[in-house]
Amino acid sequence: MSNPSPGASLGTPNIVTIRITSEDISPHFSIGNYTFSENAGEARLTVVRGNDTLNLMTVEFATHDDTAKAGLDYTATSGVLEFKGSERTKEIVIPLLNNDRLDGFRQLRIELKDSGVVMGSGLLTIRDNETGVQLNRTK
Ligand SMILES: [Ca+2]
Ligand SMILES: [Ca+2]
Repeated sequence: MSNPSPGASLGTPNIVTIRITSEDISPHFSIGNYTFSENAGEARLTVVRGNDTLNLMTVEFATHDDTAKAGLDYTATSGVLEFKGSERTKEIVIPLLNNDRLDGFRQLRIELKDSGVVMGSGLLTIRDNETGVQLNRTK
C-alpha cells in the first residue's frame, strides 16, 4: 500500500466496520475510503475480512451513486467476493470515466452485503484532473 499507482492516492484510513454478533463466528468485512483521480482509469479498493475463521466466506458488493453518477463518472460495478481459507483481502476494481470538464470532487458509495444485510461500506472520491481556472481565489 506504499506505492499507489499513478493518479491514485491512498485515502484516509476511516475504516467502517459493522459487527454482527451471534453464536457463530460472524462474517465481518470492512472497506476503507479512497480517493482516485478521474483519469486513473480504474479505482482499486481493498476489502478486508476481519475475523479468523478459515471457512469459505462470500460477500456481495455494489456501487451506489452519491454525487458521482454511474455512466458519467464511473461504471456501475457489483459482484460477489469469495474469501477462501486464509484469504484476508480481496480487491474491487471500479472503472472510472474521464472527461474534459471542470467538475470537482464526486463521490460514490460501495456497500458490502450478506443476504441483503449491509456488512460495511466505503466512500470512493473521484477527483477532477482539470486544473487551472479551478483555483479558488479568495481576493
Ligand atoms: Ca479529465
Ligand atoms: Ca473532470
